[in-house]
Amino acid sequence: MGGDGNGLTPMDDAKLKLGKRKSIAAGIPAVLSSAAHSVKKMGVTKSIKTLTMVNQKEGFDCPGCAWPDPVHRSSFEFCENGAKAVADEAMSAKVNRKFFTQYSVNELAQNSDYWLNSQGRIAEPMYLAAGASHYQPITWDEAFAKIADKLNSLSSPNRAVFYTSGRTSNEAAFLYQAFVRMYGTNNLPDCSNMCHESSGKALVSTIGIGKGTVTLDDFNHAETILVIGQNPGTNHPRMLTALRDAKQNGATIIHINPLPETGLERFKHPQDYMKLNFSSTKLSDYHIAVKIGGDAALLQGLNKLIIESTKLDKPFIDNKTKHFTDYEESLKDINWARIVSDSGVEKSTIEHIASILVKSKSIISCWAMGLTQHKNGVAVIQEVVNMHLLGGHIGRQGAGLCPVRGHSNVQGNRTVGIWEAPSDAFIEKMELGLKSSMPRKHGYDVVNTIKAMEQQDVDFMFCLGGNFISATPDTRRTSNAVSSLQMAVHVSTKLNRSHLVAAQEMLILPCLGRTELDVQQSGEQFVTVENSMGVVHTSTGRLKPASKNLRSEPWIIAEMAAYTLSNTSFDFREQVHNYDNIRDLISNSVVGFEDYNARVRKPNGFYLPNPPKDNCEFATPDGFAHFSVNELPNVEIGEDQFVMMTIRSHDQYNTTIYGLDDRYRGIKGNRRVVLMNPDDMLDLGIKTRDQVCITSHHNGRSISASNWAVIPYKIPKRNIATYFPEANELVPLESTADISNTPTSKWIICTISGQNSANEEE
Ligand SMILES: Nc1nc2c(c(=O)[nH]1)N[C@H]1C(S)=C(S)[C@@H](COP(=O)(O)OP(=O)(O)OC[C@H]3O[C@@H](n4cnc5c(=O)[nH]c(N)nc54)[C@H](O)[C@@H]3O)O[C@H]1N2
Ligand SMILES: Nc1nc2c(c(=O)[nH]1)N[C@H]1C(S)=C(S)[C@@H](COP(=O)(O)OP(=O)(O)OC[C@H]3O[C@@H](n4cnc5c(=O)[nH]c(N)nc54)[C@H](O)[C@@H]3O)O[C@H]1N2
Ligand SMILES: [Mo]
Repeated sequence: MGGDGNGLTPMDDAKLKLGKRKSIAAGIPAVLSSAAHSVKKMGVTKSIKTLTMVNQKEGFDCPGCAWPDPVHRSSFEFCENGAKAVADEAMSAKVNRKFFTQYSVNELAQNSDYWLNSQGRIAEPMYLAAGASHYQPITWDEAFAKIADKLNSLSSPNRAVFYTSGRTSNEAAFLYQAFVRMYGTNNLPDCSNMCHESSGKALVSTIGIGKGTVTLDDFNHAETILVIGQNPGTNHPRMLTALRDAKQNGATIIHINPLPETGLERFKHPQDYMKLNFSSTKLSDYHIAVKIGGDAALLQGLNKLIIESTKLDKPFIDNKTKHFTDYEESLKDINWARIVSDSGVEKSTIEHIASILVKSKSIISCWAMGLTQHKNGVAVIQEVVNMHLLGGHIGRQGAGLCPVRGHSNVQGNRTVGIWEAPSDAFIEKMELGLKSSMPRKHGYDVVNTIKAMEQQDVDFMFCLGGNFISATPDTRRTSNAVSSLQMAVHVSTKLNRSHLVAAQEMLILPCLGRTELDVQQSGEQFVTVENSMGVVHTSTGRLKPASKNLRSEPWIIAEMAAYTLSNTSFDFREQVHNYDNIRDLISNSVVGFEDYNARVRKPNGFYLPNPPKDNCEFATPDGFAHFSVNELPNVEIGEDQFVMMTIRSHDQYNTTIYGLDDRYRGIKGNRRVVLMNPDDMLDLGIKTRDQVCITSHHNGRSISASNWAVIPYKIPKRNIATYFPEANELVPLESTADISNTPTSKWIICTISGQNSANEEE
């Protein structure tokens, strides 16, 4: 076997440096930091050329996040972390046959994620034969022949899985799901299963659509904006501009987060420096330091007080919703002592926030992984919906629900069919559009994929982007599971750990990135994406590709399909000659895309239909929005236990590590750290930088990992934080959210011990 199989992230050698936590986000340091990254990776001329093309009408969509662009764009509609994402993609292609001759897979696996990413773009298709120690070059034709042979040798199409990460364009995603379903399976797990799946499930069940209900303009009209379980200063920096504008229009911003994240304290827009405006804007008016997992209690407390205020939107409740009385009844005997102890928020604070909410004519609630990655992820988001239904804060200007998506096209991927559990209606329309029959049986999501691999029920995995090994939970178990596969294929831009945990045979297929020119038979192509607010628009790569051996994702999928499917008359290759062909197919096969090619060419694209937002209508089976009744989750932990959340630093994009500087939090040089309340450190007799072992506990199973340096931090007592993906080895595979099956990456029960007392796995 090629790789060492454990998939763990070795530590960086650099020394841990601790500085002061920053209180102002963005500003000059952000400009300098992004410029330094760009210049280091691309050189000066290419940096300027590249960065001025981000998010312009004729340019490419920023691969950083899914936050929308304003209609009237300024010339620099990107942010520090978007610039880093672009610079990272625009690196030269040095991961080529010479590189792979130099290093064996085992040697590569000894290096940190930061090192792997900094080696450059992957330059050509590579193959790792069974038992081989090194990847070797392979032609595109030979690679597709191997894939087709393998797929056609499986005893059932359901023994293959096809993962997707959310950077893929609508065109690639649509063609991919068409191929996968014509091949015969719905095994389409995607990053969304680990991300906003809980939001989708909560919103479909309550308002009839799994998406948010606001536009960017609503932020200018909101009276109160809640930002719950989200760190926009790092992960959606362009959102800070919307919050600043909202603030200047008089909005009150309430930040609910165990950590006082810097972006929400004060913000200086990088562009203001260019205008010599040096003042910063105070963003959040309130920071509510809820305990990890305490949001359900807090929200029920707030909703109880809102109901008691009797300032409800009665006409909305009567005409548009169902189950209000059940909900009211369920909060009747609310236990305030429990609300306060579970949430960690004083009753007087909850009362004060409730009084603001009651007075607000328009409320927007934004949230991200701090809500979704919990056992009660679906229920807690339903509680947010309950709050909006009480005041009628949906489908009116300045009000609505705003799940803030992660990957730049993760929402579009789902819209065009990347989904392991499609409805029959969705498949019926797809069958009509593509004139092919497709399976109805639901496939595996991410966690069930890993479990099926463990049961030897999967032989083949294809990954359209992403980093399956590092993004998924329970790294050691997942790596073992993947090692048992007959073949794993990765369509990638950069080297990552998934390439180094070897199945019997491995293929790396290098693809064009967002930023790069894509020329097909009919000429230059553009692709389309959907942002977090349901706007579909174009993205046109402009840079010369990093290597001439790169291919576009649609082309790769079409070739794989042409090689594999012998019994279909559907011509995949023809679709790729001109991506308009793919968009015509989408028009015929997916609701909301009528006249796609014409509408998407309009300067700002178009909005997909969204009944709650458009007309305050709810496409639930009975046509009403639904209040949901949920019991509070059990958040009790043992006397010696902690709750751990795994979070992103300021210098990474998911599993891609750009650098080792978590600038806003003042943590530099090393990522194997654990943030802890100073009082807890005192109780445990632990000093700053002491190395500890963390052991997670779930249903009688324990997983231990050592060498975490302790850092005192402003975090609630008995809560700790570590970085994703280093801490994924501690996230138990079985610990998932009810209904959405999302790994509980923000709720891991742990104990902490001094070094040396740790067993690897009990
Ligand atoms: N630069 C950059 N941008 C990114 C990404 C990136 O890695 N880097 N990733 C992209 C992706 S895919 C996604 S999904 C998004 C992720 O964006 P976020 O969801 O902002 O990312 P996380 O770092 O996971 O942070 C979650 C926040 O939730 C808080 N939190 C944790 N547990 C709880 C809780 O129980 N209650 C509350 N109220 N808060 C809690 C944490 O303190 C943290 O501030 O960002 C996207 N954008
Ligand atoms: N513990 C813990 N685990 C988590 C999370 C957490 O908060 N905590 N967050 C979860 C979330 S929200 C998400 S979305 C997932 C992310 O899971 P993934 O989407 O699987 O992971 P990424 O790190 O975004 O993928 C990075 C790789 O994508 C490839 N890539 C980049 N651009 C392109 C492109 O244009 N095309 C192709 N084909 N490949 C490209 C590169 O090779 C790069 O190495 O992780 C999840 N895992
Ligand atoms: Mo995500």
